[in-house]
Amino acid sequence: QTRPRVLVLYGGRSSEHAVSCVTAAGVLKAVDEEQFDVVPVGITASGQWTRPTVDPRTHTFNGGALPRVAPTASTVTLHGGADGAGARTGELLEVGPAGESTLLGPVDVVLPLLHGPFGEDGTLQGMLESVGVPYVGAGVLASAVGMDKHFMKVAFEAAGLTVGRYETLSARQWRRDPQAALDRVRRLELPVFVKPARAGSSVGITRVDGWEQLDEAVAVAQKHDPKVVIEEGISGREIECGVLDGREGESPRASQLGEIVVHDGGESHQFYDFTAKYTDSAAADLSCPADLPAEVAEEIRRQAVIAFEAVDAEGISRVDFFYTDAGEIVINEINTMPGFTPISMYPQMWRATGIDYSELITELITLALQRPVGLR
Ligand code: G1L
Repeated sequence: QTRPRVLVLYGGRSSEHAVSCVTAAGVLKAVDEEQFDVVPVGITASGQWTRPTVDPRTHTFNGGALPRVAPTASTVTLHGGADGAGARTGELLEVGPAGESTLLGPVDVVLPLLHGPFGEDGTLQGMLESVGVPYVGAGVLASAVGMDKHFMKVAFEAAGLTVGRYETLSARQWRRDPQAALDRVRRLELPVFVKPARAGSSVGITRVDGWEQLDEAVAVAQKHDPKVVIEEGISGREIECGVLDGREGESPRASQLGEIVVHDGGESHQFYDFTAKYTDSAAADLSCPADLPAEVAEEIRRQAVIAFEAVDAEGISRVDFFYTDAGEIVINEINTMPGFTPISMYPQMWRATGIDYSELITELITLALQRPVGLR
C-alpha cells in the first residue's frame, strides 16, 4: 500500500515568507511519515519553486525555522497528470539550468503553508484547481474573502452575525470623491482603526483618536492596499475559536475557545503587530479554555461555525470575536490560514480540545484527500 504523496509548499512572495518557514519546520517535524510521503518544495520571495538543498526534516536550523527559500539553478513545476488508472494527479518536474528535466513523481495532495500578498489570495488555490490537485484548506473564493476585511463583513452580515460598525474606502471611491469618502468615515465613533483591506500580519494599521489624524492614517493604509477599511474600536474581551471541517458531509467542528490576554504595555489585538502575533516574546498570551459562562461559549462556537460556512471556508479557519462588557458577541474576522506553528493559537486550542498537532495535520490532509476537485 502506497502512502499518499503530500507536497508541502512554503516560503512564498508575501511578507509572511519568514512565518511560513517557521510553520513549515513545525509541520515537517510533526507530520506522520508512516501515513504520508512528504515532499517539501520552497517558493522564493520572487516566486521561484525550488527543492530544499538540505533535508528540512533531519537538519536543525537556528530557532527551529527553515532558512528563507533562496533561488537555485533548477526550478520545480507542478502540472496536471494522470495515474495508471487514468485518475487525475499532479506531476512534479524539476527543470535544470540547461532545460533538462527530471520527473519528481506524482502529487496526491498539496499542503500550502503560505499565502500571497494582498490581491493575490486564492491565486495559488486557483492554480491548484486548474492543475486538478486537491489541497488542504479553503478554496479560491473563501481564500480571497478570508483575506478581504470588507467582503468578509458583508458575508458575516448576510449570515446574520453581528459585526462592528465600519466603512470601506475603495480605490474607485477615493479617486472619484475623497472628501465624500472621508465624510462617510467621520460618522463613525472614535477611536477608529484604519486598516488595509487585504494585507496580512497587521501591517499598515493606525489607531485614530482624533479626526485630524485620519488623512495620514488612510495614506498609510493605502500604501499596502488601495482598498481601506475603517472600523470602530470595540472594547471587549478577545475570544477566538478554531474551526475544523467535518468528515464526509458532517458539520464543521468548533474547538474550545481561547482568549487573548494582553499584558502591560501590550496593545489590543485590533492593533497588535507582527512580533506580538508570531513570536513567543509576545505582549499577549492565550488563555484556553477561556473563562466564559457555558452558554456564552456555546453560542460563540455556534457562531464560529456559521462564519466558516458564511465565507464557504473548507478544512480550517480561526474565527475571532469580541465579547463586549454589555455581553454582546461581535465577530471580528475569520482567518482561513491561521498561524499554524506548534505554539500558534489554532493548534493550542485544538490541543485543549483533544486533538494534538500531528493529529491535526493528519486530519487536514485526510479531509483534503476526501474532497472532490472542481465544483463541490
Ligand atoms: F493548509 C492549511 F492547513 F490550510 C493551512 C495553510 C496555511 C493552515 C495554516 C496556514 N498558515 C500559514 O501558512 C501561515 C500562517 C504561515 C501564513 Cl498564511
